[in-house]
Amino acid sequence: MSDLGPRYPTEKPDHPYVQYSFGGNLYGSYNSLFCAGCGYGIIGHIFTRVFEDEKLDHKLYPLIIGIGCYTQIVTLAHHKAQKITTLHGRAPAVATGVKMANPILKPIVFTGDGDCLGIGGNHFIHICRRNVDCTILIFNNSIYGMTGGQSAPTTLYGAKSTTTPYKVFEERSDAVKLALAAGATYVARTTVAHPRTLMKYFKKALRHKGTSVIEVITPCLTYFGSKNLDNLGAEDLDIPGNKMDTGGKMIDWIKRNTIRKNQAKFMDEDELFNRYVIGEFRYDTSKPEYSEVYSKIQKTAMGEDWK
Ligand SMILES: Cc1ncc(C[n+]2csc(CCOP(=O)(O)OP(=O)(O)O)c2C)c(N)n1
Ligand code: SF4
Repeated sequence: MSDLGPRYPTEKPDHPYVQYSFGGNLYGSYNSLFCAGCGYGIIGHIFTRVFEDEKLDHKLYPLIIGIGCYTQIVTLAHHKAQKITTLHGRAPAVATGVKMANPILKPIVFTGDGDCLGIGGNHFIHICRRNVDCTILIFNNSIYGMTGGQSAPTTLYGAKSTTTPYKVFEERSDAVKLALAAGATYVARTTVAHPRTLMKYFKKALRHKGTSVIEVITPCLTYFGSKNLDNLGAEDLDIPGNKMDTGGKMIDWIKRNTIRKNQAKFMDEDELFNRYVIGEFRYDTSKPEYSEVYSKIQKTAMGEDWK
């Protein structure tokens, strides 16, 4: 810490929703390390608030965090949260290990679109396939934020990034379709511009027994917004565009660029191009959970009859 002393008071704030963490306390600061206008502050707040509102025991919900800008959530998510930061893309593998070592725990995975669908794509597929009891929140800001704004598997068609200065010409990965195909049992998508829906889905995911995947669309104004116009994907229709270089402009764009699932079913592929369809896509309580089946296999191996 610099000899200027702490910029903010270090005592625990009275209000339970105020973000405060052991890491934040260590640095003598409650301010987040994110760019002003980044959506990750909203997510950290929602996490803290859901745990306060639901009076959940943090010891039962270890937070397993991948690598990206969002990893800095360790400095502001609830001070009691048990946090483990992992290697890039490996959070699902660590969460599987935690669950198998102590099945009463329910890991919560924080992962980015680059972390989960790029380097960690393989781990993501297999945790969904196994239906390991955990909640995975994928933060999709359409870019690799932490490393300087390279295009990610999720970057929208036509978007500019530091590695695609002209435009992205690849098809993007769809986290929801991938989770559904891989076998996750609760799958939803929402955005930080819909915080109440995000809280609702998060609470439902925490109650669900099996792999829950919630994709959360969130703004990176520094690398995605400032390089792109809000008519992204519709330039050819002569719709004028504005640069999305503030959090407010990006939140507006996210709201306009999302379509509810019920509306989407009346729209064709062209109308849905480059848009985010939001809603719940699967809620299946019938599929057996991995650690429960495994404990039965263990009993069989020990010669016990569990049927
Ligand atoms: C094995 C390994 N490869 C590459 C990196 C560099 N790296 C760190 S974060 C990151 C991308 C993160 O993108 P995303 O998950 O979308 O999170 P964001 O920064 O956008 O929040 C990369 C490539 C790394 N840390 N480890
Ligand atoms: S670079 Fe983007 S994702 Fe990272 S903190 Fe800044 S706005 Fe957020």
